[in-house]
Parts: sequence; C-alpha cells; structure tokens
Amino acid sequence: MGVLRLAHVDVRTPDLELSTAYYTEVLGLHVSERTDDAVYLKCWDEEDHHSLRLRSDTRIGMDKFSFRVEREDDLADLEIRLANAGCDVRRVSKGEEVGQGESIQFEIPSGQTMELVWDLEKVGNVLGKLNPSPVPPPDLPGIAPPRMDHLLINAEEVGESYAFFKHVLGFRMTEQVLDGNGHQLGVWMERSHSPHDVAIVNGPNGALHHFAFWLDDWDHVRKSADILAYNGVQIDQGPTRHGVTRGNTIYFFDPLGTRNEVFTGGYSPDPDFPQITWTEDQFGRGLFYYENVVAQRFLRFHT
Ligand code: M3P
Ligand code: FE
Repeated sequence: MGVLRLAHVDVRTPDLELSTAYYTEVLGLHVSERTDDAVYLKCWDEEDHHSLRLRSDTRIGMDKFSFRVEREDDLADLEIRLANAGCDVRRVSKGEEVGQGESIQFEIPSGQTMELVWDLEKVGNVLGKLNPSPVPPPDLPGIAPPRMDHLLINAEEVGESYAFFKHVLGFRMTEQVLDGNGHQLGVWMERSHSPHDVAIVNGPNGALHHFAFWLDDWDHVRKSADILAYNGVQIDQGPTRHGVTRGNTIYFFDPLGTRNEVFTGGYSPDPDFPQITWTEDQFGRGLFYYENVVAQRFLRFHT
C-alpha cells in the first residue's frame, strides 16, 4: 500500500534538440513520444511510457518528480493525508499529462513539485513478454541503462523534509548524515527495498542535485566512463564508490549542466532495516569512499 516507486523525473532544457541528442545517443534512452515542447524518454528495461521528460524552457531545472502508488485507491488516501498535513493538492485529470492518467501534484516542504500517480501507460520494455531474451540487443547506442533508479533533491531544512516524507508519504530512511548538533544534513529514503529512491541533502530549496540511472554491475560502470570520456562529457566525480548506500557511481553533466549519475550495487533493505548514521566529520568517506573528500563543486552545484 502507498508509494511504490519512482515513475519519472521532468526537467527543463533551453536546447531540446541538443538534450535529446545527448540522452538518446550518449545515455542511450529511447524516445517514446514527442510533443511541441517536450520529449519523453525511457530506458530499455522500463515498462512505462517514460521515466524522463525534457521540456523546452529558457532555464534548466526540475519541473517535478513523480512516484507511482501501488493501488488506485492509494491516491485518494494520500490526498487526504497530504491535505491534513496542510498541503495544497492539485488533482490532474486524465489527458492533461502525456503517458499517464489521473494524478495529484503538490509542493513538498523544500519547494519542489512532487506528483503521485497510479495510472501509467504501459508500453513495454524492448524484450517483450513472449520467450524474451535475457539481454537487450547488443547494438543499443550509448550507455543504455536498464532503468532510472533515484533522484536527489536539496532542502534548506533537511529534518523538516524528512519528517514530511516519513509521516505523510511513508518513506523509510536507510541512512542519514548528522552535524555535530544532531541536525540532519542528508537523508536517504526508500519505498522499493533499495538503498534509496529519493535522497535529500542540505542545499537551496527547490533545487535538483541529480537523477540517477541504474546499471547492473561494475563492468557497466567502467564501460559508461569510457563512453562518457569518448563523447567529451564532463565527468563530475568517479568512477568511484559511495560509503553511503555502498553503491558504485559516476556523476557527470548533460550538455546544459543538469547532473546525471549512473549507479549500481548497494544493498536490499527490508522495511525493518536498521538505519545507518554518518557523522559530519566522516561525510567525505560517506560521499566518496576512496577519495574521502567533501568535493565543493559536488555539494554546491545544483539546478
Ligand atoms: C548519492 C547516492 C550528496 C550525496 C549523494 C549521494 C549530494 O547520490 O546515490 O547515494 O551529498
Ligand atoms: Fe545518487
């Protein structure tokens, strides 16, 4: 019951054609639909219509992020919980958004717009459902991640945002970073038994830090680094390993400056997973386990 998993991330781009070229040719996503001002993209193993929307606008940044709920009734239940928490909830009817039916949209305490949806258009993955091959065609262009994995947003008051995600939306925290006074600087939260579906780290309200694509193993991370370097993509950090989540990672920037990540590994937390705490003095190892640095561009740059 309740929130099931990440559905899609919707970002803006001042150059829709350049962004589309990058996300199809370097990332290797498929275009599932184009409209006058937007391109809808999906990864090869995703069943839904899209996991990324690029919308033409003068400035980069995030329009919204969207999670799927498990049952149709969950939308009405969560709408009540959100209203009781003082949220202004907007019902979006079928036909208003491409690739999905009815949804609810609201502002989270740190100012980003979040959406909950149950009715997603299922277009299927590239393998099909009848005697499917276990691997995608070997000639897919670019990195070709199987799916979107998580996103990280910023908040001025991480503790306040965490309370909202926990009490109103039912997210479970896997890891947190505390400052010397016991205040949360970062929280990692899940609904899908992964180290995180969404994380919140101290920074300006409304900002997107990155969204991340899942890769199946380290070998794919290494190959991704080669593809990024070959295409002249600016790498921010990595390939390396996070202490937090234990994941292997590369951070890099799309041509307009939106940060992307590829991510693999980590663990599979049960709902009773005992939470992990990092102290601020160990945050360098938590962020980048091998380098042990609190990289300033990494922490200060967001869109
Ligand atoms: C991750 C992750 C920050 C930490 C980021 C960590 C921005 O992206 O996937 O665990 O402090
Ligand atoms: Fe991440």
